[in-house]
Amino acid sequence: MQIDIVSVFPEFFDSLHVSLLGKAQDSGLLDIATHNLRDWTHDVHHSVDDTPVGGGAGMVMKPEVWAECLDELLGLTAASTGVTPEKTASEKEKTTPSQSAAEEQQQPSGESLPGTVLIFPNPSAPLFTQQAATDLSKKQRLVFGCGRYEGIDARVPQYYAQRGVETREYSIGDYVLNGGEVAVYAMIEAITRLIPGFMGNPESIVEESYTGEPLLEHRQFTKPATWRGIDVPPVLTSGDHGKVARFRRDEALERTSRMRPDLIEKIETAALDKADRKTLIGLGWEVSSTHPRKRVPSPKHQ
Ligand code: 6GU
Repeated sequence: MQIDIVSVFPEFFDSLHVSLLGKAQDSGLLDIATHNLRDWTHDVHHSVDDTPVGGGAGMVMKPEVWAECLDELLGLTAASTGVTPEKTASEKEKTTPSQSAAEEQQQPSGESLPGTVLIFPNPSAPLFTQQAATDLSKKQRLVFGCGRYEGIDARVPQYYAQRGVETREYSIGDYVLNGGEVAVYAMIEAITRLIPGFMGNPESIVEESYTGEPLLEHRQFTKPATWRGIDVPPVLTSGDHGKVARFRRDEALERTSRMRPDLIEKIETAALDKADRKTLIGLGWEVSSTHPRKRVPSPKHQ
C-alpha cells in the first residue's frame, strides 16, 4: 500500500518510521511519503490560509494551493468542472459534501483512479470506525489531506469527488483537535495493521474489540498471580479452557453493557448462545427481539 500525507507539519509524521510501521516500510509492504503543503505555494509568505467567506473566527485553507498539490500527487491535470445540479434535502441526508458531490455528477466515486482513496480528516464528518479501517486496508493507495485552522475550503473534497476520485471525510471522535494530523495518524495505525502480513500474530486481530461482534474486550492479566495483594481472577489459573472462555465472554458482555450499552444494542440476538442470553438477561437486557433491548425498570410500588 502507498500512503501520501499532505500537511503543513510533515515532520509530525516522522515517528511513522519506527516500530511496526517502520518494519512494514522496510519490508516493502508499505510506502509512506509525507509532503509539505507549502511546497505548492508561490507567494513569498508561502501562505496556505485566508479569512472565511461570510465572516467568523479563524482561518480557512485556500483551495488553490491544495488543488495544485493534489493534482500533482494524483497525477491529474488541472481542469474545471461544470455546474452541479442540486439534490433535494432528503437525498442529501447522511452524505458528506464530497460523497454528495460525486453523486450529483452521476459519477460513481472512485471511477477515475481505481484503488486510490483521498481522505480528509474533518471533525464534522461521519465517524471513522473499524469497518472503515477494514475497508481502507484493502486499497492500493491512500492520500490524506490534513487541514489546520478551521479546515480546508469545502470545495476541495467536492472537486475531487466530482472528478471521480473516491473521496472520503472522517472524524475520529466527538472532541476537537487543533488539526487533522493526530486524526490521520490514528487512522493510519488502524488501517495498516489490518494489511495481511503486517502483524506478527494475525490472531490478535481476530480476538480484539470491534472485529466481528462489537464487544469490548475482557481484561488481560499476566504473571504473577498475586501482585501487591491483588489476585488475578482464580478461574484464569484453573486450566479449564471452557470455563476461561465463558468467564472472558461474560466479562466482555458485562463491561460492554456497563460502558458501551450502544454496542449491545447492535448485536444480532441470533448470534448469541444460550449462556450469552442468560448473562445479558442478568444484566437487565431483553433478548427476545432481533437486537437486545434494555429492560425498562418496573415502577416502584407505593
Ligand atoms: Cl478528523 N479533525 C479535527 N481537527 N478534530 C477532530 C477530528 C478531526 N476528529 C475528531 N476531532
